[in-house]
Amino acid sequence: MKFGPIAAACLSLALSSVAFAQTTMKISISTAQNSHQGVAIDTFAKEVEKRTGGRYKIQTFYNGSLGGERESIEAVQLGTQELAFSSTGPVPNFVPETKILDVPFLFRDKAHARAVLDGPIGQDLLTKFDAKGFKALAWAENGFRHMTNSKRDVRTPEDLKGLKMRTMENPVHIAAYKGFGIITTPMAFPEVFTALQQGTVDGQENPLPVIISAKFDQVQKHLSLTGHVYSPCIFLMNKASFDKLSAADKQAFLDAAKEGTKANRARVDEDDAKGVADLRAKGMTVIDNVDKAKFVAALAPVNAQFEKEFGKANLDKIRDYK
Ligand code: EAX
Repeated sequence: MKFGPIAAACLSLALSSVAFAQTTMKISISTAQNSHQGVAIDTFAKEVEKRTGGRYKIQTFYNGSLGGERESIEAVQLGTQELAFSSTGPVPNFVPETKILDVPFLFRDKAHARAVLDGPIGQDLLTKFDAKGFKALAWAENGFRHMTNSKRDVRTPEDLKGLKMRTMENPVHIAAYKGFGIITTPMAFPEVFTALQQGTVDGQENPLPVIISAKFDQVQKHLSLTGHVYSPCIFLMNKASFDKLSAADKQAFLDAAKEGTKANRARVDEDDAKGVADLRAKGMTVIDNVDKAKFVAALAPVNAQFEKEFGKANLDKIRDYK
């Protein structure tokens, strides 16, 4: 029997689509592509493709185009979206064990935070996602958060009293910022620029890489380098999608996330190094000598509450981690 040209074309198409069967998955972030988070997911996507011989293609979505962080985590949990890269902002609402990482003044510096996340404490926390329908592939980074506002220079917690500030939808942050005297307004990230622009809130707090990539300098005059809390990020995958992968592909996804984290942290370092000069050049007033001791002291009552909730021994284990 002889195949006609159309049948032959169909056959070869069928064969080639078997040989190159490609599964497409989605990953999203709430910041711009040109950011430490964009670098994270772009690197992840490239590495997954490379490490699976192109059998998996990762489609990347930026600027909250698939929704804010809480919505994208919900979508990953449901499986309508395979992957998301998020700050820990809304994460405690899904996996309460991660709350401890959002405690203010817990980490000395980025090296300390990275060591904890990459060490047994952080790796154990990643396993807590399994029971909630996620595979947590790796910790990554948003950076140390600093405060901006449109009203005044902030040097001490007294300067914060009565300022209306957008916070993440994170119970630990909200409790702590109330302790600073801030009027807290939880809001998803994609709404923040407009809220600042329209004066719905006076300020917000985020790491330099977020402030720069979101162009908050266009709507905020005052930046204070409070570094009041470390903000982790995380690569999350739908658990069932991960479980379906072969052992080798699982490893490929895990390794790709590690590469994403490496690129992400390098970009945070870069943005931290040049961020203040950049933002000053764009017209922001930057207070780089805030009275840190007063900020720490203002949180003493809230900290007592955190020690009760999380256990002083658990907090000390993180604080003293070398
Ligand atoms: O993940 O919501 C926030 O302020 C986050 O830091 C931001 O979306 C980057």
